[in-house]
Amino acid sequence: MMQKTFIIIPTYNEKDNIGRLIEFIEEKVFPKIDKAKFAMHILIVDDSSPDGTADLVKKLQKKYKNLSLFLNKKKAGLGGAYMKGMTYAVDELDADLMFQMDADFSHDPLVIHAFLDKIDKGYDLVLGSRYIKGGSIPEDWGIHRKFMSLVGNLIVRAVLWTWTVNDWTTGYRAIKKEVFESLRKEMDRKEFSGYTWQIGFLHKTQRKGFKIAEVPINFIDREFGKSKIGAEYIKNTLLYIFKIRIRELDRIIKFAVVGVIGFVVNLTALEVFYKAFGIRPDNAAAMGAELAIISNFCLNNLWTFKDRKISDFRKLIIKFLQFNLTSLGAVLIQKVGVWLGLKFFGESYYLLYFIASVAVGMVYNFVMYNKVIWKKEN
Ligand SMILES: Nc1nc2c(ncn2[C@@H]2O[C@H](COP(=O)(O)OP(=O)(O)OP(=O)(O)O)[C@@H](O)[C@H]2O)c(=O)[nH]1
Ligand SMILES: [Mg+2]
Repeated sequence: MMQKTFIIIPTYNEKDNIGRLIEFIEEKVFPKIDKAKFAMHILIVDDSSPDGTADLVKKLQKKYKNLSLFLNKKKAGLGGAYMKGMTYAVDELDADLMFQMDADFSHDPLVIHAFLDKIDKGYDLVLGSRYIKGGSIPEDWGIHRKFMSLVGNLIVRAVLWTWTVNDWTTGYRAIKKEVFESLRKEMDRKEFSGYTWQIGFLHKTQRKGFKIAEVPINFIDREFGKSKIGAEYIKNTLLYIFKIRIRELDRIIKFAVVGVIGFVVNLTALEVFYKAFGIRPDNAAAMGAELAIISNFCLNNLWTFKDRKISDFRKLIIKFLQFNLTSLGAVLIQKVGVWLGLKFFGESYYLLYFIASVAVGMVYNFVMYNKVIWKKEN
């Protein structure tokens, strides 16, 4: 099936680049692309650049019928421009596939065919990567800038803890319409209006399970015009990646809090039943444990997993019984762990075996809650 494809290029004061870039793509790149597979177009998204970038594009529109221009009245930022441009391309121009490309010749248009090959193979998002074999950052970048670029990428990957994608900040990409449509609502926010668009978009694409590929690119430094990237970029990026990471860790934090509450409930109940009611300690302990289980079940249901809350009465009973079994499993893990420690390493480190087996029990619990008790329905 033929895919209507738009190379989307945001511009802000790119008069010295955009004309040559459009001509290069139209004359040197498009003619070599298989017309049966891809119908190629260019869409310029200009924020009413004071240097008259849009006038130049309008002039070229007379020569190239597949050249479109989306004019923003106000400066929208890089992400804002892409949001507007992609919305326009999909809703008004019937785009099936979109490219993100800089106007300053940093992204070699001759690589477009490599992106299309990957799309042909069924990938949903293709990244032009500087950090894979065959890719590169400019030789003449100073050591400081090289370091920032490399380490910056490494920090993003470490904080998000993802190692499948190598270039997180690249602005040279091919994106299937389906990807954009599934993200457009979440991406239409002020926080993505700048350069955080790139990381945000990629992160969401990855989390939704779309197929991502990388092709090597040699990033070329701009010769003409001024760079728009500022120092606030680093700050915004760091803020963003830590924020989403904490949001993702949210469930683990709640799980831990509920666990601590359960522990306190268990201990308090034991004391009260034993000291105030004179119940035998082993029975008091069992009753305390059951109270902790009830507390854990309710708090996890109402708070930790509130997005998957069980409310149907019959289901609640079944899940509660399952939860008791699961908890029994954790107790068993603890007992066996300590027993193994004592058997093989002697008594002097008993506290260590206890802590280690509690930790294993917690991981087990968290997995069981996620995969069994509060299993995602779909
Ligand atoms: N429409 C629009 N385009 C923008 C805006 N900010 C940046 N751009 C465009 O986005 C692309 C990338 O911007 P650059 O300034 O080259 O940023 P960069 O490539 O990260 O930085 P350099 O390596 O210094 O060039 C260029 O085509 C810019 O014209 C904006 O606010 N609105
Ligand atoms: Mg640039």
